[in-house]
Amino acid sequence: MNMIAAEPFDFPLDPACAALIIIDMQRDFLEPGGFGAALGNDVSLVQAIVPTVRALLDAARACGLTIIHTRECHRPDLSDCPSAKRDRGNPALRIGDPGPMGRILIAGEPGAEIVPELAALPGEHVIDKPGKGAFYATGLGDLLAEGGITQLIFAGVTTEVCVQTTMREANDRGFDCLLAEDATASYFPEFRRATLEMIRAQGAIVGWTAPVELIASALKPEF
Ligand code: TIU
Repeated sequence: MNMIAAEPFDFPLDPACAALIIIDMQRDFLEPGGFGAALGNDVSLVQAIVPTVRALLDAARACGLTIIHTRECHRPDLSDCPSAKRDRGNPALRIGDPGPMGRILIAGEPGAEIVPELAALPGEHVIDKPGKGAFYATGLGDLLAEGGITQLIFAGVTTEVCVQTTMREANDRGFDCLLAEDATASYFPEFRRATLEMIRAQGAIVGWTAPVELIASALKPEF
């Protein structure tokens, strides 16, 4: 057990029972021409965290932690994409439309891949999810139960959408959740800030937050 000086109070990390879960660091959210850009967003804001996420990933790999990557994407026939999701708003490109990185948010297309700097290594888990939360309609819950995982360290995008949704799903399932403050980003910096605050408010009502440097120190391979 190693204490991390997290907010709103210390997080007792047990690497044997912990997993790193990196949410949706995909080309469709980080690169021009993808889903995030089609919604009218400035992708440079989320691209900026790639080195910090990589530092956390390197520390988790060195420590032998269970590592899970998620990808928000749909089947090519869109059978797992509710029309309410596809039709929402007025994006330049809808889910399933052909774009510069293949069909938008479709499994197997270049845009749905994780950016090369953060690509999964053999032995790491990749969960494709049709929703914003990573537990909905996936095998994530079973995977964590089989691995004896009780603590989740979160990174990825976007803070207030898929990261927060998955943290809330995990919190309701009894996991202790720690969000890496500088390894998560939003297209709206004020939403990121507000999400960090609401997660750790009311005595860690959803979970804890801490910077990557402190989490990485607690993941040193002396365990
Ligand atoms: N991964 C994720 O957060 N999906 C989104 O659609 N996020 C937005 O902020 N749009």
